[in-house]
Amino acid sequence: MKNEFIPLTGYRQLPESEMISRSSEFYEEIRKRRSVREFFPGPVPVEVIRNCIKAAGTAPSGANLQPWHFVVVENKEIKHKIREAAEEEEREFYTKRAPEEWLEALVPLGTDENKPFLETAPCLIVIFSKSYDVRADGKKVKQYYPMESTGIAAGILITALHFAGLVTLTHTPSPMGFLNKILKRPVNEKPFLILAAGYPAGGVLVPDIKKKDFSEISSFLY
Ligand code: IYR
Repeated sequence: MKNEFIPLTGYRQLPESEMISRSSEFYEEIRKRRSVREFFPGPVPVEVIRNCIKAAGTAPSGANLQPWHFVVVENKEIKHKIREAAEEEEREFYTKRAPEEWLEALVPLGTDENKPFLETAPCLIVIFSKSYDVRADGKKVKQYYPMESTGIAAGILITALHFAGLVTLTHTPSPMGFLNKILKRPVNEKPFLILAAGYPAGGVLVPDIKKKDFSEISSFLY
């Protein structure tokens, strides 16, 4: 393998005052993001979803191997299958698998085993993370930090969708192996996250929960 380097043409240094105003404006925008569990059933422009996935695909990744795959599901029958399978796992989770402490932590969110949003949301973006890739000649290629890399890509995707004017819900039924079967994805891809995306249902309510204070999430060593 050889390496080649090119100039950093996309970078422009900004005046400090502009950096401060832009970072502050970005914070004011992103702090409005809320996970929404009830969707308006109408469709979203596919171009928006495509652009947001392109944005996610720019994420940094271990050795730039980009160990992710995004499946966009708008098909009603497939969404129905995903809902049925997810609710089966969730029933087990809420009635058997989840320890009391976990159920207690979920109380403020008001979640249960019913996941109608998996059908009402016009778009489910199912994110897979690859533990290894398979080359055209069949050779397996190890991926580095696939979970961290896919997590970063998912964060950019959520941010892009919010910025574009859609709401999302991150959903992780556990285990998620059924997604490989339903979506016909190969065994080297592990389901990472279901991201439901769309418009919020009219008059939707969200939990009255707060983010931690800045002083609690950061420390500065000068
Ligand atoms: N997967 C379950 C439970 C759940 C777990 C966490 I951690 C959450 O932040 C929210 C829900 C469900 O989706 O209901």
